[in-house]
Amino acid sequence: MVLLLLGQNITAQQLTKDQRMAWWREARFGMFIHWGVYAIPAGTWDGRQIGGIGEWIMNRGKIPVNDYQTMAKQFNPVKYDPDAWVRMAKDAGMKYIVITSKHHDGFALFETKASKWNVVDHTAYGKDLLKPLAEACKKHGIKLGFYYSQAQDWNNPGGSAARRPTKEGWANPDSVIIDAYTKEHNGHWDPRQELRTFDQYINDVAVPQVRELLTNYGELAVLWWDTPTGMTDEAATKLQSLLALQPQIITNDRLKRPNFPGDHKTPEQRIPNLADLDGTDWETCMTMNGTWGYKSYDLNYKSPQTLIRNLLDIASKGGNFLLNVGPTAEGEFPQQSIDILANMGGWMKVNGEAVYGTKASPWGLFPWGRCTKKETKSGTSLYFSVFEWPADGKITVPGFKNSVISAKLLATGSKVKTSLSRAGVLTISLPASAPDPIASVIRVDVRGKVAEKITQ
Ligand code: FHN
Repeated sequence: MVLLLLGQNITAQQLTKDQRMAWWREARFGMFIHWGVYAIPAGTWDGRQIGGIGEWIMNRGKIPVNDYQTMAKQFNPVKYDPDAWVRMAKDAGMKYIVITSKHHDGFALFETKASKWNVVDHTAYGKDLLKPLAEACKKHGIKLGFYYSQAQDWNNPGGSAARRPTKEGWANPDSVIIDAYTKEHNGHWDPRQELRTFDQYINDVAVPQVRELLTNYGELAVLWWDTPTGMTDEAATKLQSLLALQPQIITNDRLKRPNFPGDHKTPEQRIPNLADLDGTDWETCMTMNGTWGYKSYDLNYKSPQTLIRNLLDIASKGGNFLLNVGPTAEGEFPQQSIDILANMGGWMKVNGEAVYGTKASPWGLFPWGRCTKKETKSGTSLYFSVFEWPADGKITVPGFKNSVISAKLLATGSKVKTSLSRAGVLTISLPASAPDPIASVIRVDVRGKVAEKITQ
């Protein structure tokens, strides 16, 4: 059926939520990319290291609009190689990418008619950054999503600004005056930010830009809203109605809370406890170090062990993992991120089937590791990921009701012995040492379906 909507001809497909979410639930692992002109200062302004996350430098440093925009003119990511970015994501085992098309500083990484504050009109580089990324994603079979800061915008007048005290940025001698000003002005620190109203910003910048994003880059997988500061129902409704341009699209829960819940929840920098889960789809987003946008001196990277185990913990609870990379202003991934991605990819090549298309563990968590489950034509595959290799060479699984067809270690392909007691305790006998010190996966194929929840 062809339907005339918002001035566009679109094919309206009636897709159910399950149909839209099918690829996402299969994917389990994606890459978040926070990229923008904040990668130029990379955490330092006027010789001072500014506190907090890198992409917030303008707000935390209370940088005047004019100074920030002057700095941004230098943006010239000549080393940007979207094909290489997509290949790194794919080789890491990631199935989708979500990139900041516009973060809270309002700078658009794409060509837009709605504001001159964009990469084409404002910078030395002068080319749309999202087009070639969309092409590379298509070429490599990776789904593409856009992050869009729909309410906060510190450069396009009328956008909102979450109020942050100056002490969160640096020891500004004018902090009393500045903090009093931001209190009076809804978080804004520069009069230029308030030359227009929030409604004007929504109508003249956010709505047309989201329409451009949903029109000019082919099929999009995700629209990832962020920080609904100052959002109104009216504005959220306008933005949400644009999603009809991409009937298959998935959105998160950050357009406006609580009455625009989107398709999935977004725990940030944390993995929920089992008790917090209510059956809604969810995705943990997390940084590799302590910042989303590039900060030259944040070298506090998590280990591949932590991140691989995080991925397994998340999959065992039925969620997705969106792991962030913050590229430099030249357009390169930091070397530490490249190494982490390669490491995770090596593990995923051998053990990825314990993650993709799996469902949550029927047993919850084990002290020695995690479990995921996949229903197959002939029964069920259970994936036991062992973090702590047992000293006595045995792991046990209680409440086991299905008969075992086979059991093997994914890392070596070698079979392992299992025995099932009358009381329903499955014992898996393992070789003396772990084939993989990070997580060794034992796949146990059983007959029939396994209950969704088994009490340990
Ligand atoms: O303020 C942003 C932050 O910069 C970053 O983009 C994260 C990613 O989830 N979202 C916001 C904070 O919740």
